[in-house]
Amino acid sequence: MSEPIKIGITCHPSAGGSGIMATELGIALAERGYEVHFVTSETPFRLTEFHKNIFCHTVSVVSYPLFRNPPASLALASKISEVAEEFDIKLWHVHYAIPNAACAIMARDMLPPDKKFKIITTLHGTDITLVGADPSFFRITKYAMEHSCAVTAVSQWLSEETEREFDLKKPVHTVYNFLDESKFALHSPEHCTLSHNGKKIIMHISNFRPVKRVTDIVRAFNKIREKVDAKLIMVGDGPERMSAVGVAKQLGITEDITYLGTYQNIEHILPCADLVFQPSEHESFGLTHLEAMLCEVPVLGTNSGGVKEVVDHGETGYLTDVGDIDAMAQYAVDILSDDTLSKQMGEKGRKRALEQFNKEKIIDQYEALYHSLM
Ligand code: GMT
Repeated sequence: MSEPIKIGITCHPSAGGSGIMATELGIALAERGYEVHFVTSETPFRLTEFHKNIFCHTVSVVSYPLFRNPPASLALASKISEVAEEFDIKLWHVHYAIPNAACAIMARDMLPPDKKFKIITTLHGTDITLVGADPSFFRITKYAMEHSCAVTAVSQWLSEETEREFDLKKPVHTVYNFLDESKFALHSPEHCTLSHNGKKIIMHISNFRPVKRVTDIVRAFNKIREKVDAKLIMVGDGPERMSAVGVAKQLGITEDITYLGTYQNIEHILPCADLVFQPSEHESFGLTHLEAMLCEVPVLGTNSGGVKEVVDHGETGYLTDVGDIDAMAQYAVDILSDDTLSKQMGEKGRKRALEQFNKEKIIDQYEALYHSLM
């Protein structure tokens, strides 16, 4: 019997799209027989089930009075190098350029020639648009991409944006995100566990960072509820949550908004939604949009970044300009007050998700890339 292919994966383990994607990929590769080694600062958020092919190595960072901020990236680089050598791993797939790609390069440089591994860096969005483009990180982000063996991005928009912004000498391959469709149940209102007294449910899911523009949701919701009996469910937590709370208070609509906090098994509550509302400033892909589509829930998003490649405007949901609250409210009312339209959009959404972002097809693309490097 041939030896399993070993692969190392490093990602941010917190509740963000890049960590979720890296975890989904790791699980899918393990199911295909790969031996997958995660090296992360803690166990990834959605890595909840045991799999015999998955190993999880967490990094511990020593604190010392001299360090104002313990150098966690150095500890991560050290750990990647140590695990690669111990398990003889020849392929490392890092998600999010900063600091993960730079750490993998350092780790590879520390290894003797016969132990060095190939690095694939997958860009997820803010690592390029916000963090990487910041002057403090620009050079290291460019260096990390140029010293990776291959670079992928999760949408065509992000690939082009990266090549342009960083004037890269190598191509950025587009490999779309995918999800495990079997996890995401079909829309079944009778099984909805959120009590809503017959009101329509508008749901938002994010980490409440400024880029998510959560106060736009509250403002649009204020207009929507003039026309539709609806409730707003906010899932997740982050720095902008209190701004949303403040705006809702000013508008006097607090009682119709519920904040659920961070929720791991999003597939349990997403099917209860009648509309998923993500008015982001930009979104390189929009994993939540895809989750909603798989649950046959229409999506309301913005036409900025890579979302246009995920949501088909007028077919699987609607896209507006960023900050156009009137248009958002109107589209939401259109969907929520027309059950036939809503059902059609939901069904088309799942169909599109299964065809365009098919898990097996996308894993095949990653596998082809791995083989081309080996
Ligand atoms: O934006 C987030 O909530 C997290 C962030 C991340 O890197 O973890 O998400 C980015 O990666 C996701 C997975 O590829 C994409 O679906 C998101 O669109 C992208 N976020 C942004 O571009 C703002």
